[in-house]
Amino acid sequence: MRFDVLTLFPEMFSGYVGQSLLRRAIDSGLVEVHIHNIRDWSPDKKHKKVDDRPYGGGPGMVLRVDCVVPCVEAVQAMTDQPGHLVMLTPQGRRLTQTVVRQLAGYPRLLLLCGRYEGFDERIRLLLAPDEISIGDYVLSGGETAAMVIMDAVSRLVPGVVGDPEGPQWDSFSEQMPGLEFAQYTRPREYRGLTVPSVLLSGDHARIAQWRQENSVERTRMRRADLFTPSGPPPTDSPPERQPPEQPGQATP
Ligand code: 6GU
Repeated sequence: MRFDVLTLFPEMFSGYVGQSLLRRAIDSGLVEVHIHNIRDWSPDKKHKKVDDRPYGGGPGMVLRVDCVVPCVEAVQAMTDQPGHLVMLTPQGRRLTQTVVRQLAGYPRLLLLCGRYEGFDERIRLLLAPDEISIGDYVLSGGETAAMVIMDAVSRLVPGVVGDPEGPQWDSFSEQMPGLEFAQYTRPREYRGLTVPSVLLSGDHARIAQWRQENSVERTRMRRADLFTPSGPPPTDSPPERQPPEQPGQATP
């Protein structure tokens, strides 16, 4: 998996990319991360301006199309395959584990981070990016969202997470569609709180059953939105629509 990050703040990524999971994935050749400064493609050679005031007035600044489009095209041309272009924006489709799995299916992702009040609309029209939001709250830029995507996607690259069984059992994975069960380690007792005895029993069938029940109960209590007894509904397809009631039809 190759990530190309397009940003106005390349320094924000040095700490994250140097961090353990991603660092190890890069060191073992499973993941590549390339950071590009959008400013380097500014047509304004003197002041390297990348943004401007919005037509029609209003607060804030808008990212210029004549800066972002050449930057994306130049980065796409750096390898023989252009990659899948993701635009980080609160207006995008919501990131879920299903979307993470889709993204992990591409060999190369370009992550375009915005700042200011947003992108000139023509950037969308010309590049038709896959617009993604990481949730319904306001971030001051797409950079932290790009890090979220790199973290979640690189975990699904084969070999990145040590135990190949590991990530499948995380919350929201296919085998664990709800929340993960409660975990305990030593000591057996702390401030009067003890480890459930079934976990000490060595009876693997009973342990598996306890964990399954614990997972279902937690999901029901904490995330009723995910909960159906047979597993959660798919979250990334459009909601099922009820056929509109026929006027004048009597209900039996
Ligand atoms: Cl991807 N960008 C910004 N600026 N805000 C967000 C977001 C992205 N996702 C949620 N809020």
